[in-house]
Amino acid sequence: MAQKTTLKEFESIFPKLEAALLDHAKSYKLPQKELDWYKLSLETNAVGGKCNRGMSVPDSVSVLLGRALSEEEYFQSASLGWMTELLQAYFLVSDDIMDSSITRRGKPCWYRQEGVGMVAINDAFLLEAAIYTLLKKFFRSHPCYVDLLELFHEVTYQTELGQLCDLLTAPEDTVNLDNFSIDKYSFIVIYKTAYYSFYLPVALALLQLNIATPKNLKTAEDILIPLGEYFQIQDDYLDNFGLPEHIGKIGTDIMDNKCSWLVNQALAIVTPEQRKILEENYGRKNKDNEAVIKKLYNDLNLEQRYHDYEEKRVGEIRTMIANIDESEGLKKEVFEEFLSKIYKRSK
Ligand code: DMA
Ligand code: MG
Ligand code: MG
Ligand code: MG
Repeated sequence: MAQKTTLKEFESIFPKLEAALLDHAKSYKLPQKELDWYKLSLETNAVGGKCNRGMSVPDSVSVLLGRALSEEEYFQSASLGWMTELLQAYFLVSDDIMDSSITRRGKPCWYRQEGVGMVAINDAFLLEAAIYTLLKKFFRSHPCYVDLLELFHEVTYQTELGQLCDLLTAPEDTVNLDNFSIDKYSFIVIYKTAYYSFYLPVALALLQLNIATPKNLKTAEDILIPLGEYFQIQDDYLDNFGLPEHIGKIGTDIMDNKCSWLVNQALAIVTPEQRKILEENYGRKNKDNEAVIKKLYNDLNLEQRYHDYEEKRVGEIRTMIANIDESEGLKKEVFEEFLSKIYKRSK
């Protein structure tokens, strides 16, 4: 029987990884003050989230093996899980700067914390570099070492392409609703979120177990990309309709002029008068304009539209999972777990 990891158990691995990272920095005689800064950045940015992405590596490995993990297997999978959390930390620290966000995980964003500011940019680079320090230290002799390296590089690149499109579709000074479209939207969310949040953890689990055959990777991608797309649609929905106390962040999509799922839905159903309201109020850095859009979203019943979408999409995803070919060692249960973790989430 597979065994699910707990956040406590997963977090118990972090100190050993942190020690390896600090040792690596010490090997270059990094002065104490900078060492302390690096430690604080790691602890603030990599730890303290839900760790859904990270924990899904050991969970997937355990499902694939159909049993609880040995200590060594758990350490390996949790380490790969922590590398996905470091990648996430790198993206979030920079995303919050680019999105002018206020809070993250219920606290001020790292770049807004006292004395940090734009040093956060370099801290983001260091968080990314930590992945490769850990990979080298703990996976140098794994038969899939090169595949692991290439996977992290590729997924990072894909995410950056998604962020590029997200940012260029949301210029700060010009609002042009014609720039938004469902195709554009789909590209943005698949690349900025689905690959690193969904495909990466499962691909890592398959690589750890040496069962990352082309067929298994393709099957995983075919199901995890739609799952990740659904997850980002939830994120966009929660940006406006979620409670900051639940999601740990304050929504910025309307003021940031984002090509969000909500604005695309609105555009599909507005009357000419309502479109004018959108044109005059969307993407303005101003609470009053934002309130007008929030009211329009309510008038358009977007909350109900989202719930309808969710039911329909989850039904389709369940069908895709039911049709998965398990002949090369993949298990439907890996994907069922992902789905059950995010279905109807409010945070
Ligand atoms: C998330 O996009 C994508 C990455 C790569 C962090 P987002 O800006 O919607 O995320 P959030 O709502 O968490 O700021
Ligand atoms: Mg953001
Ligand atoms: Mg963003
Ligand atoms: Mg968001």
